[in-house]
Amino acid sequence: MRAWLSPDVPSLPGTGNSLHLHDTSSNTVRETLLGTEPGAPARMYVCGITPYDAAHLGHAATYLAFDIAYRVWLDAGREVHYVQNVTDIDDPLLERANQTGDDWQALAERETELFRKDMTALRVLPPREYVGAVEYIPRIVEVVSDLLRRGLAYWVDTDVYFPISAAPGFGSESGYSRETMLTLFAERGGDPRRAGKRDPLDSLLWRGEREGEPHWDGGELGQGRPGWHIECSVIAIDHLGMGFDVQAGGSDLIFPHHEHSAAHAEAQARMRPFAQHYTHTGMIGLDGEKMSKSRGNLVFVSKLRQAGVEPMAIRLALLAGHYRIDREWTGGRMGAAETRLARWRAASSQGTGPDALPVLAKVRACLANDLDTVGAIAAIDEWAEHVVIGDGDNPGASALIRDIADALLGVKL
Ligand code: 5CA
Ligand code: ZN
Repeated sequence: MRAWLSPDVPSLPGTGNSLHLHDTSSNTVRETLLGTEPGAPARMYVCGITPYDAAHLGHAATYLAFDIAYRVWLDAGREVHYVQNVTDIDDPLLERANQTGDDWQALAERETELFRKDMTALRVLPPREYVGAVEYIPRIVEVVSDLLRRGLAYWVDTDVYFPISAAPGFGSESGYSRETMLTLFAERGGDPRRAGKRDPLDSLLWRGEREGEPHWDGGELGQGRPGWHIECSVIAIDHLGMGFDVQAGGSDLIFPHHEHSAAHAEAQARMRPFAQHYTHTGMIGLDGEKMSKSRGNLVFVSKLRQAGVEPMAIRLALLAGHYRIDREWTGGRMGAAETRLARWRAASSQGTGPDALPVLAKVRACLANDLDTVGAIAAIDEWAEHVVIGDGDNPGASALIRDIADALLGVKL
């Protein structure tokens, strides 16, 4: 699939710090790219949208968080190999299309295009490969067939399942108890009660054709469509290789999605780990509930844009909270971000101000420390406050502040 156009990223003086990120499996903040050669690219996979509705602020917050990771790596002199998928065939998409009478393909194409526009407006760096599940079906069929041949998958009627017993590392990504896994599996698209499975937690790799559902030729798998976790597992490994640097998404994907994606890949490759870091964003909520398409409590990026809200203010509003913390969206956040954006713009158009090099050092240190955007924003706030009171007469400061905001926070002043 086509991704979207890349915004320019100005280069900054000196070199940025090495990125440390939280890893869910070890529950620690650890340095990324340890053990990789200095010239090797950082390899990141971020789970993409299921395009049955427009991108809401929760999605945007997740993609913005990993956009900052991308920018920190670039600043540290790394190339970044970034891959993202589009789940353009899955139950929720078909359910929505059935409800509204839309053609499922037209719905997916329309919402994916809107997502591209939102990401472009928010100045999010695009993935190098943007891969749809549908276009990837032939490769997924090969992998599922291979798993079956090697006894790493089994049939239940016309469906194929993955036995968690085939993955020695199963459970280590989330660290959840079996009880928690069973609860989350039932809530998040799993089928713990399906008769004929060896273990309630075994997950679907291939779903045989059902009447009225789209299906593809799976060769020895018969007609059907792929399961969700194998989609990301195969797309990630094909493009990035086993042991890639960061597997990312929202915390709602910790289990079952990322646990099973890792299990599929590790069983197939007979090798661990799938990824060096599993990094997850907190959930953006509204009115005390996770913002989610199924709950309908959504604030859409596109609606805000249509209402004339500046994308850079949306960006600042979301980056004003730490990515790992579940947080509520309240109307006040947008107003505060608009005020901050105006203050930064006014201060950085004075043509002078306090030396900006210490600000650069501070922003770099904050962001490299598990993407502390709150601290980074505070450093620029402080500089802007000094300009207001007439401190400093450094002629290059304004331009450097604009470059810092742009290159590291993606905020064009
Ligand atoms: N297509 C799958 C991933 S393969 C999927 O989860 N799609 S999604 O459209 O539901 O979500 C897209 C991304 O946004 C995922 O990384 C998800 O974890 C994240 N996300 C969803 N809701 C929220 C929320 N309320 N706050 C923060 N991130 C969210
Ligand atoms: Zn995924």
